[in-house]
Amino acid sequence: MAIQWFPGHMHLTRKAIGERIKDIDVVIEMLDARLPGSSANPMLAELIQGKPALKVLSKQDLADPARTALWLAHYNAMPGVRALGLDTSMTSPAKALIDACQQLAPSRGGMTKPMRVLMCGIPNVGKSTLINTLKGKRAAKTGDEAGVTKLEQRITLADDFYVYDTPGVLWPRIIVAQSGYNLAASGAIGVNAFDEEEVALELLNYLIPHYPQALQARYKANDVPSHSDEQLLEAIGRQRGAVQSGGRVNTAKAADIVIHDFRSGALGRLTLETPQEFTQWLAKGKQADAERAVRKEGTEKNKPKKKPRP
Ligand SMILES: Nc1nc2c(ncn2[C@@H]2O[C@H](COP(=O)(O)OP(=O)(O)OP(=O)(O)O)[C@@H](O)[C@H]2O)c(=O)[nH]1
Ligand SMILES: [Mg+2]
Repeated sequence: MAIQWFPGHMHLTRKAIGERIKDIDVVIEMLDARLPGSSANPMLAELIQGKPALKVLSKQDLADPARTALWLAHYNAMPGVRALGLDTSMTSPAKALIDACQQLAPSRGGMTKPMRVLMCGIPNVGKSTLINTLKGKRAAKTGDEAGVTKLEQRITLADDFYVYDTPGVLWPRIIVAQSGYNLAASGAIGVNAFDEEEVALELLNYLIPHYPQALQARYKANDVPSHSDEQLLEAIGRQRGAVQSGGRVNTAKAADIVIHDFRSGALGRLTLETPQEFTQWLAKGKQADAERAVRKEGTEKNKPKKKPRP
């Protein structure tokens, strides 16, 4: 089933970003380097109204470096788009980020015209962590779950440089099914809004052909490519002792292990999509969405007209 998550505080954040944007000089959109396409918020483009924008790929330490290079080249080839890769625990790239903001809004700086930066992105991508790294101390609350920041917060990096931390937002309808799974695997979706087993199977389904060695090394499974996702989940459960009385594999526990290993980097540095793959998924998603809209219109038209009341 398609994954959707747009709780109330996200409605409020959408509104808050819409109101704040007029006083902003540069928008930083944080993307997860393991799923750059799926973590880009289509709602944001509308909200930022052509403000200078910088894409930052976070969690690079967990992503496949060759694919991160592909994504950065893909974005930087787009007219008017700038993208930087960052591992938010490093301090030197913080300087690269401040320099990039100054290049994007060269007229800003100094006490009378401070630089005002809005940090946006999906939940749990590392927005608050990056702000803390820039600040050099813990100014914003962080945590390993979606929805830690609940309200916008202004952090002063220097007398003439402010950053607004915002709560993570998704969008009202995720039209690319694979994006829903990748977002859930990454930790951007609230735990009660998806089925762990379904997400783990989709994750294995992608990793089996693309990263078989990583699976083999972690789970000591032989001939990974000959396994279906379900067979591999079963094998992982056995290997890790997730077995119920009677000898049946506890697939819920095995799913939890797989998701945890992906999130923590125990499976190695993995990226779940390339620019080319994501472009294809998006085209399919848009087509399915257009067909859905036509079907919906048809049902509306064919609805029996209400009889006028006597
Ligand atoms: N490995 C790794 N983990 C990171 C990185 N940046 C952030 N994290 C971890 O990701 C989790 C989420 O970080 P936050 O900074 O709270 O994320 P956020 O985007 O502010 O999340 P919300 O406030 O929920 O929208 C924390 O456990 C961080 O330690 C990174 O570059 N690499
Ligand atoms: Mg936060």
